Amino acid sequence: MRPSAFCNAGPEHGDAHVSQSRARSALSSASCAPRTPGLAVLSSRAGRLARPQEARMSGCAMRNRHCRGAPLTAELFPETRRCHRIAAGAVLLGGWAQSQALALTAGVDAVIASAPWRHMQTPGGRAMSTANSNCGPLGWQSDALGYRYLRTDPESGRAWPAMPAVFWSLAVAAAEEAGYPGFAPDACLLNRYAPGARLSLHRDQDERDAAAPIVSVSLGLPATFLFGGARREDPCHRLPLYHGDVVVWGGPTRFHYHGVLPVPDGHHPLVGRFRINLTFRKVR
Ligand code: MD3
Ligand code: FE
Repeated sequence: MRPSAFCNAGPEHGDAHVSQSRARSALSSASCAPRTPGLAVLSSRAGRLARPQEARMSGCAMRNRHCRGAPLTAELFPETRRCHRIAAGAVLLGGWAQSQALALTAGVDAVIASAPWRHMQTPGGRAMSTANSNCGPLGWQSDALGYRYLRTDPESGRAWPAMPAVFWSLAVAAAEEAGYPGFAPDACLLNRYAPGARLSLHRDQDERDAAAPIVSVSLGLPATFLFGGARREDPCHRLPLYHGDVVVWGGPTRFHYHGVLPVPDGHHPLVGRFRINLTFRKVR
């Protein structure tokens, strides 16, 4: 809540007007150089690792060494960003969802037809700058009563729409790729960021299953993701996230502080003037 606590981001990012405690945390190992926005990762699944273990151990550890030695590597060779250990237990799968982006946005449209975008209230009574919806058996809700997961959409009184098959299969495959086989998400929260929208530093701690990771899929406009440590005052790392990027957050970083800086204005050919983020969670 305290503006000064917003991740040492400086006064321009100091307005923490959307303070939430969704649930858990991220870590502080050095992040590698970001991909140059102009260079797209083509054939995002071509680099699929043979065994999940490799994503957790050798593959990403190797790339981290790579990046430490030569910060420009990821810019010159964006494919090195494909699998990237960004913190203990957290793996960036750069561009991994790109080949399915059209199907994913169609899935978003189908969900939104049943459960339209809405700006939820924080427990403190302010409207969130992101618009939200949910699909799957459980949906995240914030209002004057606090944060919780509900089986029905309070706007309609009906169950949340089913998770589109492409959502489920992508989330499960990404988790496995990152070293978390058997992920069975029962909630998918949709976040929509118009330019200027942000998510201030928070933890996701409303999910009961602490062993399960959170899988995050970014679509549309790029944004800068912040991930800190177990304490709000721990220093934050910045990670640019682009259309098609998937991040799997698990292990010791699962309950760390994180947030999203205000999304810069822009236009994306598929998503328009928005960033859409899908987060898959195992709540029960
Ligand atoms: C790091 N959403 O919905 S998802 C959220 O981009 C949320 O919309 C952000 O944080 C977004 O709660 C980031 C990635 C994410 C999710 C959970 C985490 C990162 C995390 C838990 C621990 C550390
Ligand atoms: Fe979160």
